[in-house]
Amino acid sequence: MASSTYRHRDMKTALCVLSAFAVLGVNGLPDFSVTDATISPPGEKECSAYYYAPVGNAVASFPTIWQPATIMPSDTNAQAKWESIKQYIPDIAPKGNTDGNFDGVVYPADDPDCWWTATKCVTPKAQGIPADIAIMPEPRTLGYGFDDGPNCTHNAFYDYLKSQNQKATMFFIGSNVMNWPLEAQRAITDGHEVCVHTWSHHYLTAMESEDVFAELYYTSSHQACGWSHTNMLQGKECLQPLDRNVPHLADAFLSSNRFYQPPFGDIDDRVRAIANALGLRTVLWKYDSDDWQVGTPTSPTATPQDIDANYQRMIDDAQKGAFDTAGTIILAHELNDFTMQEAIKFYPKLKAAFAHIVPIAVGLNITHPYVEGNTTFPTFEQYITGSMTLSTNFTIANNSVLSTSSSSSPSPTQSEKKSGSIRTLESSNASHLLLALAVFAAAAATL
Ligand SMILES: *[C@@H]1O[C@H](CO)[C@@H](O)[C@H](O)[C@H]1NC(C)=O
Ligand SMILES: *[C@@H]1O[C@H](CO)[C@@H](O)[C@H](O)[C@H]1NC(C)=O
Ligand SMILES: *[C@@H]1O[C@H](CO)[C@@H](O)[C@H](O)[C@H]1NC(C)=O
Ligand SMILES: *[C@@H]1O[C@H](CO)[C@@H](O)[C@H](O)[C@H]1NC(C)=O
Ligand SMILES: *[C@@H]1O[C@H](CO)[C@@H](O)[C@H](O)[C@H]1NC(C)=O
Ligand SMILES: CC(=O)N[C@H]1CO[C@H](CO)[C@@H](O)[C@@H]1O
Repeated sequence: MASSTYRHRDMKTALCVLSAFAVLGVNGLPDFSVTDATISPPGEKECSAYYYAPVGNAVASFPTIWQPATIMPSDTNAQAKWESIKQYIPDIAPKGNTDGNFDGVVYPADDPDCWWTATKCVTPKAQGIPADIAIMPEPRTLGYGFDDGPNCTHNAFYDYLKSQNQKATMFFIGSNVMNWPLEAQRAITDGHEVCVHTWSHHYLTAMESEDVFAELYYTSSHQACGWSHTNMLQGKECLQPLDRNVPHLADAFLSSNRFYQPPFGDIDDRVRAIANALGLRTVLWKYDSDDWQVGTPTSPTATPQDIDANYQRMIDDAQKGAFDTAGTIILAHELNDFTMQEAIKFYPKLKAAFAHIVPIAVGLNITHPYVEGNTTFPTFEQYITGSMTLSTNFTIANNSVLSTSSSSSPSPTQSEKKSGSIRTLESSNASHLLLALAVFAAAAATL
């Protein structure tokens, strides 16, 4: 077998800077209430850390934020789950290190592992794993995805999406959700699709299989508790990781409606098999805005004009008919104000260039995007004709039922209803205080 030394040429280091905020309490110290989550326009106060009991109470059951995850020693559910699936994971060795240094990795030219980082392979070679999703099957359709949230300054961006009545797919990092749970809730309340972007945002192919499992498992179980569904909204502690009860690789996946996106696109068939066993399907992209590069130490020469050109390249291709038979997926980020402003700036041009801009689940006619709960999405047809509302019913702490709706056709009444729901949730706990979690800011290059 021919071998070549594979060097990762486009290395991006996920540099995580710890900025531990002081832990302050009730008496005379800064008192940021959970209503901070709705402050708009963006500003420093939006990013003041707060304490939210459902997350604060559960923090000990989850891995340390921004550190590569491992199965918690006391977590017998996770251990049992891992024991039940590990026999299905292909015997492929880890590659490089978790910061994406693949120096010295010798990888055969025929790409036996379908390693996307090396070859952009999206069709697994191992048996029983579905192909990655990297396009939208519907013509002239754009799958609209944002990685790395929730970001504390996202309100202006989310307000913009709301004003355009546009839903997107948000691939959230578990560590960010721990820090910004109410911002994560806003994505759900606004009717966006929330998917998994791992716990700590490291290179998955470098990890031991058990740790890849943990990166996905704790993010998914966190999702069950906090992002999509009832527990956090009910103020329940989320101590029980989700038991997805998936006995076999073979049936795990094909019926699953859940997606994850691997940081840096770094997957091979070993990572895919682990995700598959957890009911998660891989989403990649065809067009990379590379918007994250601006202002990062790892790509000091990237300018805003470069990012404009990346967006424009996809728009030009659309205008030339490149998506007339099948649509595409863009990768952009909810990483910082620049990436979000760039998304806002290009939205009208994307609207003009594509017939439809949709969340990934909608583009695939997946109407129940989460494993549990009552969230219902429209089919593609329903979404584009505005004939069905997204709806989810959840019960808040005082047992009243809060119903949020977001129509796919513009309706001021419904937007009011949505923001009303957020206020209700907050005011039910406005006295609630701050800051227990040390807050880490993910500072650099991220994809
Ligand atoms: C969120 O965005 C702000 C503004 O651009 C940025 O300073 C901050 O680092 C981001 N937070 C995270 C966790 O990436
Ligand atoms: C979505 O469902 C419609 C029928 O409701 C069908 O015509 C279309 O091909 C489906 N698209 C995808 C991508 O499954
Ligand atoms: C779904 O909604 C029904 C009522 O509409 C409620 O009884 C049920 O508890 C909800 N389930 C979840 C998981 O929220
Ligand atoms: C949500 O609740 C409303 C009534 O409160 C009901 O009409 C609707 O069908 C429910 N939606 C779901 C998805 O359960
Ligand atoms: C319960 O929450 C609802 C909003 O969902 C609010 O209107 C109502 O006043 C609350 N009831 C109590 C007793 O707090
Ligand atoms: C949902 C939620 O966070 N509920 C909390 C509201 O505040 C009271 C008092 O601080 C807590 O006891 C609840 O757990």
